[in-house]
Amino acid sequence: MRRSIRSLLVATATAALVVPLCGVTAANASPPGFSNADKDALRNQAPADLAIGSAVWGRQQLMSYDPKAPTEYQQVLGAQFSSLTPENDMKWDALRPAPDVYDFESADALVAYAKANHQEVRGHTLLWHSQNPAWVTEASRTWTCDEARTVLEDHIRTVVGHFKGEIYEWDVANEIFQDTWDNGGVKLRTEANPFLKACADDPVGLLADAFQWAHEADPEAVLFLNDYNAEGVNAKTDAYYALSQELLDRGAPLGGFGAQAHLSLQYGFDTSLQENFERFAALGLKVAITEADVRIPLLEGETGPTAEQVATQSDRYDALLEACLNVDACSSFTVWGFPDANSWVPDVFPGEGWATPFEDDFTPKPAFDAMLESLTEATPGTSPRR
Ligand code: 9MR
Repeated sequence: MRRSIRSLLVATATAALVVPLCGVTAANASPPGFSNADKDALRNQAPADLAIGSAVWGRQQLMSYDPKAPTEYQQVLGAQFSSLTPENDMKWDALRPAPDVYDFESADALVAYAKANHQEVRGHTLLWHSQNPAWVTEASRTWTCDEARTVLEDHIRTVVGHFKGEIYEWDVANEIFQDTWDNGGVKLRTEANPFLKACADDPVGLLADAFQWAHEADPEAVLFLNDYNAEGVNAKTDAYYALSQELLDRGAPLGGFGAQAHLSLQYGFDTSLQENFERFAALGLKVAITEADVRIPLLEGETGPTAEQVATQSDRYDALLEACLNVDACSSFTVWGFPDANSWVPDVFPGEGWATPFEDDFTPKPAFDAMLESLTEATPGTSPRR
């Protein structure tokens, strides 16, 4: 049990608890960045059975890594995080430029960096409707289910096999359900996802096999479903819950459920996150926060967020982390990159930004401080993942 102490305190004066700004000091600046003596590092304060991760785009950040002279970014990445998720390097468009060509260059660079910095790697992702290469989109127009299965099986066995023993959790299926506002409502993406489309007669059968192929290629990896708008108990997570039961009934080696947690201050916070995690945990699954960021709608005429927005952002990050800390089955908590300059948010949500826990000069934000404090106060945890 590693219950967050803060979540048990009623109306504690948070100001009194806030530790001084911490993080990148001369002491932890020495290469390769990681020092297990650094008390101001998220990874060092986390319970033994909880990985603290960040997304990183290996092609942009890790192709030239010299452990003796890491960039400032590489240094912070190594110092703060015990887990890395390839932001783009293990997606189909990165790994499969052509049907018979696999390109592992940047994904391998990421795994090598992780090893050098004593980090684990979360694989992302094997089956998704987005970032597929043009040849998949083209070929899928005429795919039979058997043809789609052959392509997917080859990809999963080759990719998972290539990284066998290097990846502790894989997002096998990403964003496979539509949203409530999509045409047809919450249902499997049998139109947008080319593989599910080709096998629309039995999409769950395809999913069960996808998990089975991944399991056979790396029996140690925990295999996840992963999605956005999947934090609280809602129509989408109800669908995931039913699907999880069905996959488990069919004997599929499903091992985890991931809530991405791309939040915006435009919306409220769904406090049923912990309850949602608990119901998936009761099925015997791991749960995880896989892509956390909290974007801020920047007010007109302002160059940055207001003090109130900064405080709310800090509370939201911390609430995500505390729900994870409060559920023993929560195995990893990952932020979707840093600093703000590397974030996907401004490109996709014009007018919103400041979404990550670090400013562009790597100054930790109050959100970082709140998470460090929650990790420090959490009970240590008794069951290391491995
Ligand atoms: O952060 C990723 C960005 O660099 C890519 O351009 C984008 C393309 O779809 O994907 C982003 O990552 C997504 C992740 O793989 C799945 N969940 C949503 C993430 C943000 O869009």
